[in-house]
Amino acid sequence: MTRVWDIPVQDSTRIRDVRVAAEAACTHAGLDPHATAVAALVATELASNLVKHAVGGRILINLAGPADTLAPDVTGVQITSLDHGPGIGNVPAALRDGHSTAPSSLGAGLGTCLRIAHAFDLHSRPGQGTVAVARIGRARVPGSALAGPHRPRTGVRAGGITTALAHAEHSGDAFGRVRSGPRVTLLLSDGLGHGDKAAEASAAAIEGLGRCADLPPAEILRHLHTALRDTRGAAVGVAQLDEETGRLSYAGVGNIGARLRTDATWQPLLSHPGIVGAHFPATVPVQVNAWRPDSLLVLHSDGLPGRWVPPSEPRLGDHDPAVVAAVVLRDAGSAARPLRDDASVAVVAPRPPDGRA
Ligand SMILES: [Mn+2]
Repeated sequence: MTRVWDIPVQDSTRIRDVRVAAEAACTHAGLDPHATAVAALVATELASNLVKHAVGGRILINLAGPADTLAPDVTGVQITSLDHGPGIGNVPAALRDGHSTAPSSLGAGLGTCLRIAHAFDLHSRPGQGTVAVARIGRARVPGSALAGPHRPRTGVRAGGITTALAHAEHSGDAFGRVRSGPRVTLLLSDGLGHGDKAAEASAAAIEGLGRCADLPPAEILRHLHTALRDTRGAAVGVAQLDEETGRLSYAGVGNIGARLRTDATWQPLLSHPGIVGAHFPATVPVQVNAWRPDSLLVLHSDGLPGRWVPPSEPRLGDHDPAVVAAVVLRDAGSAARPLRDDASVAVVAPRPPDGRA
């Protein structure tokens, strides 16, 4: 089930809570003491920055499991910092090691985060705020980005972010991504309602995906309908990119939002009414679109307001997909429009030509 730690950081008293949460997440992920110390340091730095520079924000910690065959590097914890602060004027300077962004720095500096986390990316725009994502996994091999048997270099990256209503431990939303030959499949599930029963339904969907990722999207949904029969059911969206044909297929049952950017234009991809595991439609329409080098795909649960505005920034897709997801989540909600449900956003983006992670 999707475990979430969501800590509002309005003043320095919450920095310790963030560190404690990061350590708890590492315990859940089975990380060793070294990785746990790295996560604690990164979490402390990001939380300190929220207090020092952003007049508050939020730290969100997610777990990623070994089932994630497309991005094995995220086995571990993902720490996300979101704020609506003034933003960082000079990001490259702020990311330089040893560069302190405030006179009396409590933290280690963003340059340290970049160096010690397995993956780190930051998006900041003056007046809009900053999003930073750090992932910390198992032992790091010097000179390589990550330890592990293999690290597939595919032409596409996927990632996301999950939150739980009212700071609950488990989110009823979950996403998963699986590679099967030339096909990369991203699934986003919103278990009916929220809380543990919803989380169980979504966990069953993620588990089920691992057994049928070689099938096309409508068949995956049909397979999941059987797999979710003993749960309360879920809304599920499935996007599948075939890297050989360059085609993206999408099918959804229930209220999953999907937007595809092609040639700087966003179009919605529609889901069909129904509940996977309970009421399956007689036919599931599949929408097929061309996938281009500047394409960007966003899937989200109905925790996001239906009329959120997709980002207009042309180069946003160069960022880590989890950063893109966090920007979408942050900008869809606000103090005036708080989110009313579990919320999740998952993103597929092409890998930039320079091959950064
Ligand atoms: Mn929902």
